[in-house]
Amino acid sequence: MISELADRLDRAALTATAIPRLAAAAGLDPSGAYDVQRALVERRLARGERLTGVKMGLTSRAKMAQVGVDEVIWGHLTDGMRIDDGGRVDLTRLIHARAEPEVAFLLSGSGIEAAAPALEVIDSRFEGFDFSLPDVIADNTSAAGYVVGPWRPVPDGLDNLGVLLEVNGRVVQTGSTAAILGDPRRAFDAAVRLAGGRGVELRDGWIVLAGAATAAVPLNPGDHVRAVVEKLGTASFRAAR
Ligand code: OOG
Ligand code: MG
Repeated sequence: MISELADRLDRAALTATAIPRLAAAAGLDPSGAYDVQRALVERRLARGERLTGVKMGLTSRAKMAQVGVDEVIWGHLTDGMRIDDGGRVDLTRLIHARAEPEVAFLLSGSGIEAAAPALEVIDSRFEGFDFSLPDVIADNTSAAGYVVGPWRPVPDGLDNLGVLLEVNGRVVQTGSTAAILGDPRRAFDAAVRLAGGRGVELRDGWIVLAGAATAAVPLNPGDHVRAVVEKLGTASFRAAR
């Protein structure tokens, strides 16, 4: 059953076709849903992708409220999801993509080596971007793409830096890193703990996305999207037409 559910989600992503929610009918609890997520990520690895890190999800109230799920979750990142800073995202390969501003951490010696402004592209494989907690866990927490800006030493005051999300030069969301569990470093600790609890040890060179500080915004062809994090700088991409 795990493998059949992973196949359904994998096909949905590969064909950019939304599918109905599946967790309730399959009786999936969060633990079973993480088994599906693992099987789903294994399919990417079998196609030659490499793990590059983990992402935290629903670490802010704004995100919990937007999707109606109030539990911190985590997912896997691979090199197949990586987008160059200033690069392009092909929306024809996505279902109903959204962008959200994040903080990224670089892992070294099991600690935080550096921080960077980041953007995540999320794309729920479920119809209407509508899901339960086990659904979104099984769907690798809607992971679709990520952009990391320039790395810097962790600045003072990381627990309260201004965050902006801009689309085509207009500010569409504003927030603070304080929204991320009070301090994004807590999201890093949660990543170590939660992934470790599922047998995934974070490796040197991996990145951790701390979770969005604001709600996500839908992407349209041609959009130029930029995250600005005070003291960290910017990360951007363009949605190809
Ligand atoms: C789930 C993923 C949440 C975040 O940063 O909070 C997430 C979703 O919103 O579809 O990535
Ligand atoms: Mg995110």
